Amino acid sequence: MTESSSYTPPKVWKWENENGGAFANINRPTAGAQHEKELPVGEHPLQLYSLATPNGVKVTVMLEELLALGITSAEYDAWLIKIGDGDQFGSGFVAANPNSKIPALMDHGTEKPTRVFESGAILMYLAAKFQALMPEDPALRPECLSWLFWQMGSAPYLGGGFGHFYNYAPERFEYPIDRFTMEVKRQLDVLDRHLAENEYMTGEEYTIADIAIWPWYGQLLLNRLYNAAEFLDAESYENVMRWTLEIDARGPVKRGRMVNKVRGELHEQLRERHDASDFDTKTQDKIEAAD
Ligand SMILES: N[C@@H](CCC(=O)N[C@@H](CS)C(=O)NCC(=O)O)C(=O)O
Repeated sequence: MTESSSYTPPKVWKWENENGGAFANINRPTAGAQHEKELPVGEHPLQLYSLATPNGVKVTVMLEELLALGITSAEYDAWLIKIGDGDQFGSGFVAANPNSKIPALMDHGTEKPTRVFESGAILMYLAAKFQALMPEDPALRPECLSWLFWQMGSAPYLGGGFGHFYNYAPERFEYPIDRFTMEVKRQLDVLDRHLAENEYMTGEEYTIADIAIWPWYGQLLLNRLYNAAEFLDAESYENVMRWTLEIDARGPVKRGRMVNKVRGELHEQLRERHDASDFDTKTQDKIEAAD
């Protein structure tokens, strides 16, 4: 610690004031339900409770990819969880995910309903259940899972580290921005070197590794996260950009990005999804025009 540090931590930290910055109103140092609220349950076995953040988009892209493969039993209801309003602290949501974070999946197609939380676990669960988008070949599956877990371990430095201090903190502090920019650029270089020699993360096959990584690192380069593409010199990661644009053009990716979306163009927001036809009839522009 340098002499210039202006903060001396107390002996024991206490939560006294909101610490400022975005999300201060929902951050708490404790877990558990804060209010009673059951989750709605629709007609399909798969019930998703989510929001179109990168972690949420992983799962809606996965479900839309499964449906595009003709796996009709992957039909799902997607319910909106407004994390800014504290929906993740309702008793029903906490029963589905004790960690109070989207996305959470309930599978009512099993003998007893199965809860799955953590986006990586949800991708693996769906891939195993429907035997798709995760290689069977024992020579390839470890590569797929290694990249899936790489994403789960790396993205908090991108979101909670870089994104928080570059975009959400009450002030722009040089030290944390430098620290996390260094790490995010290192991660982008990891991806760039790998994608120079591989079409997709697991080689020739598009898998749950791509579905996990693209919503964070692909959308970062497309300037959809933190308005940071120029700052990070996105164009210089040519191989990541090639892979990013290819995945961005996929129909299931376009649909998955729309589900549980509450920001941006109204015709791209399908706040709740209960049927494939909802993409044509229930986007927010149509709902508001009908009101
Ligand atoms: N590791 C978790 C992270 C999930 C996560 O951080 N979700 C955020 C939105 S992207 C959330 O629900 N935040 C609400 C909160 O922290 O109260 C996963 O991949 O599912």
